Amino acid sequence: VDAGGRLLLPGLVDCHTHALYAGDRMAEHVLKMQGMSYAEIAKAGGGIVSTVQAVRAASEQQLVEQTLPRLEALRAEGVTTVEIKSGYGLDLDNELKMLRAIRALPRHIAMDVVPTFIGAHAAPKGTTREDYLELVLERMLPAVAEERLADTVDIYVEHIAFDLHDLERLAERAAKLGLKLRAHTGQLSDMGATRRAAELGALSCDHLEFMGEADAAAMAAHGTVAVLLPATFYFLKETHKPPLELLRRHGVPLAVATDLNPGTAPVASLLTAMHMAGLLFGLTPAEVLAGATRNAARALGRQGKIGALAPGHDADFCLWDLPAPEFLCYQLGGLKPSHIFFKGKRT
Ligand code: DI6
Ligand code: FE
Repeated sequence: VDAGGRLLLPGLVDCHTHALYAGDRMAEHVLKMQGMSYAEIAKAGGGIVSTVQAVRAASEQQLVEQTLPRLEALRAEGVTTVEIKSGYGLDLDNELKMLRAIRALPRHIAMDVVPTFIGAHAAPKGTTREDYLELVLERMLPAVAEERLADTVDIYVEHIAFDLHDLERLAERAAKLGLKLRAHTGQLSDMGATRRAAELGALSCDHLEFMGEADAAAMAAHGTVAVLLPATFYFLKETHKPPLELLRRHGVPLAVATDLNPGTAPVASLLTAMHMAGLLFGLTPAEVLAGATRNAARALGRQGKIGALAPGHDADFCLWDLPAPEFLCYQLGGLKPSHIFFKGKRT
């Protein structure tokens, strides 16, 4: 391939999304603009559970159709691998429906799609958290493992969702079934979950606005990736930033992702999240680029396969008409690779 002097970069990796969903949360967004917080909206019956109704009402095929335009937006910006979580079904059949829809997506678009099971995203209406977690552990996890619908499980540890003990029980069960662990920790409060998830071998801890020294030390010791989600920080009008200096000092690998979801990050643009990681969180352009390639691959347990231009890796790469990589963090909007190669083939 004659690149004509263009910049050659690995295909981008969006390692944290909830991109498969139905409906929208526009009404909540209006409340948010008027000053209501995400936790207040969630407690008033909005939030994750309102998307659950829409997802339950949609067929697998409808979920695929509604998700494809969002994936196409990511793909056009040079994303060749996208991770997508379940977590809007919140019962056995609907969580499996989501994961089957996620599995069907690559038949329609030239991208790798990595599924993650996050049954422990919220307790559905009419169930206690305890009863629901039993269902996740006893029914959903074994079904996901048996049908091989995902090889990684995630959990939302937060005062509006699940607690430390739930994380420990999920991790134990997942390990028995040979499933890898990731965790949403420290988004709205520090519940001690980041260090615990790292000790339990989590591939990544994601969000991390609220974390401390012991968390960073545990992440470094266990090779846990810190996945930063600045678009969510922006959409929630948060002010408390992830402690970047702490993460750097301990040598924790940093990744950057969109968190694309209808409630807290309706952002179908990894380049936008990368821009925000630079300007809002203070990552250097080199950190941002590693965060959307090499370290994002690591958060997915796919280092050595994607996220780098090196022998033995998939030939996922893009050509950009830019003078240097840092230009990806400069112009906001309108950047696209001139050529996209997926598994060695131009798409
Ligand atoms: N944290 C988030 O920011 C998203 N999920 C999560 O665990 C929000 C998902 C939603 O509000 O629909
Ligand atoms: Fe998330």
